[in-house]
Amino acid sequence: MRASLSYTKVKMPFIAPFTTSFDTQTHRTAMIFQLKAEGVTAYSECVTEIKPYYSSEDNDTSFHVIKDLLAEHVLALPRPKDFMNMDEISRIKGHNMAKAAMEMLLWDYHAKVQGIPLYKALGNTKGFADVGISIGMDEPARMAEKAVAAVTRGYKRIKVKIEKGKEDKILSAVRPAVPAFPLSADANSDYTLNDAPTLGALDKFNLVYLEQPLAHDDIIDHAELSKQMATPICLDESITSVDKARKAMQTGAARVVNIKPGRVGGLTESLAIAHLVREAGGHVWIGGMLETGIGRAFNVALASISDVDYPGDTSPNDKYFHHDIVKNPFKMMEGRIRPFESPGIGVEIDEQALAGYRLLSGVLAES
Ligand code: OSB
Ligand code: MG
Repeated sequence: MRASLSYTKVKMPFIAPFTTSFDTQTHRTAMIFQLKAEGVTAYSECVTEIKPYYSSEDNDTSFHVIKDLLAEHVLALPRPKDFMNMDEISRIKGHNMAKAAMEMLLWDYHAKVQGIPLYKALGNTKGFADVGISIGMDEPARMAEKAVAAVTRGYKRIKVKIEKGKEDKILSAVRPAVPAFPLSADANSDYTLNDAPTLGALDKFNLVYLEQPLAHDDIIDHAELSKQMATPICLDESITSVDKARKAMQTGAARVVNIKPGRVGGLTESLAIAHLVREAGGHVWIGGMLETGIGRAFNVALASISDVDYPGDTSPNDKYFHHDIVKNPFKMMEGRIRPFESPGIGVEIDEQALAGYRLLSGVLAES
């Protein structure tokens, strides 16, 4: 046997529930992938969740695509870019999170074969990631307390989740608690263009940007909204490829892009989007999907590339989990996190923790 691809599905309780406009999540139910070949063991995490509320993918759709369509091609150990360009892969429409889980597994694999850390394999690097925090919805006064605590801890940007009807109460509580500090709001597509007056009224809170106010797949209405308000628009859900990023920049739909490698189909596409947005005069930061220490390590490596100029959502592991599945959680110092120096993503798996959280596991392909 030369190569094997296996998975472990885990269910991990969050330290605190996380509420967005689309759901309250109390656990991370994640699929972790392991590729073993040539004496190297690589890992990745699929960022899908149980329900398709953030985007159209979920754990079952991504598992189907990985098991039935992608797994056998991963065993050939192609370079990540070559993998995505394979005819059998590129003809699959959508399913970016499933593709990204395999593409990123191959990034970790090839970096480990070369003996270099992932963040160096990605190209020009700052050597660190600037870190912001994403604060879920709660009582507005509690959100304000959390914002103050985050500033004290050294975070460089505060983002608060909002939803239709709660935006003014939340920001009226949080903004005075952190005056003049970089603050943003994320609506996770809860509004329509009919709400332009409500959204325009948010200009008074002096946000660094408003994240994804309109539909998850929209560009055009965001371009119209951008004309009607002073606050810059940041797109998250809508940017699923470098082509969507180009359209967003061309139409003026966004001045800022939140890149999540899972959402765009991997790290190769993430690098291309970061470059395009900066060339077009926009700003880039790296988001998160409440990942375990494995997915988080990819995000931190990506957030350290030179094209990323805004603080992202890559909090240290202890914001999410009392006990993560890695033995080396990230530490934040003065609002910065450094990617690991050991080969690939550089995390050491806590096998006991992984087994403790395990729901299912199995082999997907072997040669
Ligand atoms: O929209 O950025 C988002 C979490 C789950 C799904 C979508 C989003 C988020 C977050 C938290 O904002 C980011 C994180 O801390 O990982
Ligand atoms: Mg978002």
